[in-house]
Amino acid sequence: MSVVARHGMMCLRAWTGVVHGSSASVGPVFMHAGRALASAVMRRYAGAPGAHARNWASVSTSATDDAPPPPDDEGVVVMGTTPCPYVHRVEMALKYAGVPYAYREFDLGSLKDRSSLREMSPLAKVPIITHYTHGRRKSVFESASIVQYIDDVFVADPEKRLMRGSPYEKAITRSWTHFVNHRVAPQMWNVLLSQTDTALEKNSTELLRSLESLENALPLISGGPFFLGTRVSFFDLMIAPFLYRRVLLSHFRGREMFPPGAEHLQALALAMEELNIFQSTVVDQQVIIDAYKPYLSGSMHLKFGWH
Ligand SMILES: N[C@@H](CCC(=O)N[C@@H](CS)C(=O)NCC(=O)O)C(=O)O
Repeated sequence: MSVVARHGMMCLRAWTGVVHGSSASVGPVFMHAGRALASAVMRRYAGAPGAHARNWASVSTSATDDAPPPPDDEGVVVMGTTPCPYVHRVEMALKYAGVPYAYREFDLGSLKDRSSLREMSPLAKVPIITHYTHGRRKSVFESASIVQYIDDVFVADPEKRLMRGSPYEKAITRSWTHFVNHRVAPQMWNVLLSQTDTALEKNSTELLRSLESLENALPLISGGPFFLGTRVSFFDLMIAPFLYRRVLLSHFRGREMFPPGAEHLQALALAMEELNIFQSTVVDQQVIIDAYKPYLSGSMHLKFGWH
């Protein structure tokens, strides 16, 4: 069943109130998302060849938009925005774990949407997931923490977990994740927001240096193409959405993301882009370009990463 047809009988919800470990008897506060959401969801897929609808099956369906779910409702809902690389991380993790989920598009320019995000996360940023289980609902924010949660809860076999390997491999996975979150991602954003040629030069150089560090480290960690070798793991999900968004640098700033000769980074990007978990969650590059236009023209403001 298509998203469009299915939506007609679905009850898509934005929950207000983070009730960690609450019992179902507390009773959820319910706010229905309405038709605007249906079109947002459809828009999300409109320009995304290769992308397919998320599996909505585990989220409760209802004949009306107003009915709260039964207390024993099981499922995962992702709150996101279409172009967000952090949301992309989370959706890939859910696909990897084989977890069906519903998706709710948030409008970061809407005060109403902002305030419902704030009730689930003090940062009021996407992604957030809400996991409904055994009559309880648990909201988790911060993409790396969410991916870790999905891995811990839904991937039973330790050998298949995204976060796997020796203590050393796990430690460097966390170190390089920190590096992407605190260096690569903000530096990429700085390049995009550069207002002068001097700033563009400085910001591009900083980004290139960071990516060179990563490029040099990769062959010391494994033989590739993924971070830990021939199988995708946690760090690959952390970096791939940013490598894919390299189109923003070339389109808006005429810059290349990959340092010259960065064959390991390119191999990692390519290997990720060939995976089903990537292809089934990716948004078309033109959609991403269009979505970022208002932010880069200054008509909208976006807090990105750790700002
Ligand atoms: N550290 C966060 C970063 C998430 C983030 O920056 N999300 C952006 C959208 S891509 C956001 O929600 N910004 C809210 C705002 O503009 O205030 C994570 O890893 O989840």
